[in-house]
Amino acid sequence: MTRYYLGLDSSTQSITALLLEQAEENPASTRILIEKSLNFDAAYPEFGTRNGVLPGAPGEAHTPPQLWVRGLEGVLEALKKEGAPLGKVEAIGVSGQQHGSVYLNATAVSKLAALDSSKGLTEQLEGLYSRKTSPIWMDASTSKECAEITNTLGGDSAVCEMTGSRCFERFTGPQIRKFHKTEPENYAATAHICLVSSFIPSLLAGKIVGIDPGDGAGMNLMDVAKRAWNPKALEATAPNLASKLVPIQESDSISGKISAYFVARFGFSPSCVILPGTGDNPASLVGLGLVSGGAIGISLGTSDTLFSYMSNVHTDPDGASHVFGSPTGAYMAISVYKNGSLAREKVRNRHNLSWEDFSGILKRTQAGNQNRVLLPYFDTEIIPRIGKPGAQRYGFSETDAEADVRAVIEAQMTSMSLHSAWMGEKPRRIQATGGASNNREILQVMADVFGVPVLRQETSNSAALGAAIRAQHVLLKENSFEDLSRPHLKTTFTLTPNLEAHRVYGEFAATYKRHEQSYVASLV
Ligand code: ADP
Ligand code: XUL
Repeated sequence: MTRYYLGLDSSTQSITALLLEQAEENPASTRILIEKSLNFDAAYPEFGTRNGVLPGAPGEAHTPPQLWVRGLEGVLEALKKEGAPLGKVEAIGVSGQQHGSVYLNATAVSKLAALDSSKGLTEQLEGLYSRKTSPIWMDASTSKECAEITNTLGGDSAVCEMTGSRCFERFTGPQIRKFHKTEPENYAATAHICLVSSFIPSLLAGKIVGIDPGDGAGMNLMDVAKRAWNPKALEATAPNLASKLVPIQESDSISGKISAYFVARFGFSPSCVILPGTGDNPASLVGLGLVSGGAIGISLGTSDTLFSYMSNVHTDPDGASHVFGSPTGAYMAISVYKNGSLAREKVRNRHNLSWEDFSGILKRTQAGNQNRVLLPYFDTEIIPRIGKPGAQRYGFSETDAEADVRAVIEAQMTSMSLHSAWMGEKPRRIQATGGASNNREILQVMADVFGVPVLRQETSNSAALGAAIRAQHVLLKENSFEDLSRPHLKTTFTLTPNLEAHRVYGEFAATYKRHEQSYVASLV
């Protein structure tokens, strides 16, 4: 009998479903059978989002949680229409954009358990929420709350020690504090606070599902070493928080069976199991097979992230990066940039270019861009912490398309290289993923800046793949994550570094660092 496992990734701009097919008792034979993505803005314009986010006050980034519900419904409808063997799926794993939170009122438990399969999912869940919109990872509006929590807990290092990161605006704890301060009545009416990655499994299981330590680490609320809520952090954040937070559940466990609603409506088997969800970055770590040292992953999605498996847990001395749990039970180090794909799109659109034109410019221009530098803060930035948008150009004008295109990519790669040095040894290779990893010329600059080969595997949806591999692993525990990710590591292409370009980037990095440091200093 052929076996099937489903991975779902609910990310910033889209939801992706990825179905794995395995010939019986032979995990090495596993292959991706179907990959299906729905872009939120294009598929559901009635929600009024742009790039998956509602227009709002400067610094604020919220999404209606019902859009994620509609997306889940839509992608399952699309799979069913394609004739995907949903009735044979044995387990479903979920990955979600990190930090985003969903606030449910006291009707949630009974509503989720009693869905009517003659009706759509979205229409039945209208009255489920105690907070109308969900703050997501792009929100930078909680500096005040970060300072308040940090003060109560005794400073940046104390918070970092307790939760794996100092307080960050997008992390869920500061977001919860802001909600409690600005909407005390709605906060009081909140019965359950979920993450995006625990909300989707809750819908599927028809009950509230716990938060896994991978995504829990992005909240400033969890003790990363103990993998348990930290009572002091909870107390410093908002009143009665312990009673509202869903429990932490080990990643490699089963939360329950799929609910009768999905069985009746989409033809799933009642024996299909649901796992606790995890963050898109921890899921990508598994999808890329980064379950031991040697390689790092770089995801060029809406956010750009650089992450690696961590054997020896230590934190970033600059406090800019994070330690998250890995779904394998180990830890991961991660640096996150807000000015990723949307910054590249800003430059591309400003000069009316297609991605092909953009790549053409990277191909014909010189490494180092004649020392012309862009600090790409089109939006606020996480690394380094930049509170006000404002891209800075040195040595060229914004009308110079060729300089601008090269500058944005060189800035992104150089910044990642500089700010990830704390993680330890230089990697032997980089595995690239995310939407922009389809662009070979961008990956060539990555290879040249880091001076190591860059591999692109068969899918750019490594988070959805990681979610599906987790689903497979929970039923086949005798197989290691390493074994289960191996069949997917065959690469589509490898880019080798050009040594002369790498030498040039060594000098360029010094210039870049100087501009970055003096700009950051000018803001204080
Ligand atoms: P997320 O999962 O965060 O929603 P994706 O990983 O799907 O995002 O990446 C989406 C982004 O990929 C788009 O915003 C787009 O800018 C980028 N992208 C897609 N194709 C290319 C390409 N050929 N070159 C550069 N960027 C691309
Ligand atoms: C991770 C982060 C982003 C989101 C995007 O800390 O903020 O990478 O997970 O999906």
